[in-house]
Amino acid sequence: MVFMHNYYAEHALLPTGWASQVRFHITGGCFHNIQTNSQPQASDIKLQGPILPGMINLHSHAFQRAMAGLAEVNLNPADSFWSWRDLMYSLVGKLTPEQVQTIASFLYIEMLKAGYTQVAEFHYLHHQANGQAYDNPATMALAVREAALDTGIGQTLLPVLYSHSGFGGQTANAGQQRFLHKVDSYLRLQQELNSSNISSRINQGVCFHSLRAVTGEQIQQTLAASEKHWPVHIHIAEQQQEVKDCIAWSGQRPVAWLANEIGLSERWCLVHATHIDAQEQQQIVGSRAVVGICPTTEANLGDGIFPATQLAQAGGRFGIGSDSHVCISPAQEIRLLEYSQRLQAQQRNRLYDANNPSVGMYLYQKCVADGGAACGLSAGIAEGNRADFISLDISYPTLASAQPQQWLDRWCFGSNHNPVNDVYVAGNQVIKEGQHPLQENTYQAMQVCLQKLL
Ligand code: NGQ
Ligand code: ZN
Repeated sequence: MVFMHNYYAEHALLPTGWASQVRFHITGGCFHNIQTNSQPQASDIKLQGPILPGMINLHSHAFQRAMAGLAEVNLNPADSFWSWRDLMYSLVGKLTPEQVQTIASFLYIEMLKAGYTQVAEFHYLHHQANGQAYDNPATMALAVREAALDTGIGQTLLPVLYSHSGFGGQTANAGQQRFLHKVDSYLRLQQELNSSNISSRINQGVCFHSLRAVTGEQIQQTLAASEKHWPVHIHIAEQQQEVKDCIAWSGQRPVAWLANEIGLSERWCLVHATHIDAQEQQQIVGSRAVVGICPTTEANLGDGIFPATQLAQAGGRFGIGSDSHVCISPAQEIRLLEYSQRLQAQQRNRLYDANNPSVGMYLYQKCVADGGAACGLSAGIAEGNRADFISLDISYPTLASAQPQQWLDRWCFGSNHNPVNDVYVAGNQVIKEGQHPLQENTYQAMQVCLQKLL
């Protein structure tokens, strides 16, 4: 017999907005029979505080958490994305699978505590330091998957195809040796990971590092041989230099090249897509591809400002990612996303729609729904969706005094206080009153790991 839990929350953020007196049960890790304006019953599990869907983090390179905050020293008047990448490569040269697992576990606990319940792990650190595959070529990918299994976060594992250093199949450089696959070894890795996955919290996708790192032929071959329902992720048009190089190589801008030569669809997640023109925007909107905006990393790396206001007004889809992990907070990503638009337009309240004039509410709901799609999930508190949700401690004075419609703006724009209290993934409680059961051990292991690494 299946034991059925009934839950009750005074307030829940449904896809249609805040609802009161919400009851539901969770079976098979999913929401069922969601009722609003209903009376709690004595046997119900009463959730403390309002509940919201967990946020989706659609772009992560877990290992980069180890260097967050250590690349903020000027070494060169021309410091740039590319000089940051050299520092990042020097970290790449040192990492062991055990260290990667420790860093990822630490990171995923931080994510859960911040309110993320799903992470798309864009995983390209595949091989030993000398570029040789491990005896089991999936060793590194299994390390990041173990971290998700141990900590309880949902994960879309995206093993990355990375073969070249620049457009047109240029030979990879010394710093990239740990990343390299050809299509056939990449497909074997994909299959190995897929056939060994036994968790409903883990799914998989196809991933190309960038148009610099793969050729069009490789993209076609890989897509033809991969599962047709999996999401497809790629870094694209993040830096002006990349746009220039793409035009020099092909005569087209990166997003235009991808749309025209390969074809976009709702399976695609275009990570960054910072530098697009009006025609590329139309191609993104028309295809229903999701743009993966990483506001704090894009600011940190000096990428530029993504035209989110225009994309939103045209009906485009987007979500947020924490990418290099200089910040692990959905509220702060949402805040910077909106503020970048205000700074550029010299206006206020840029990202909203007719249903959601509240910017915090609009962005939270959109990044759950569209970010979920980019992870191959139907996300949100709705019938049949995986039961991923968070509760907020609203005893903080600014929240305690607010109306439900104001909670998200108070959280995202009104303080740096983290109100995330309890977190559930697939119906399992993973954070209790702000704490994770593996936190103490994992934080200790992280400290030892960093002392050794740095
Ligand atoms: C990455 N990160 O793969 O980690 C990239 C930098 C590259 C971001 N783009 C390396 N944020 O694009 O070549
Ligand atoms: Zn990235």
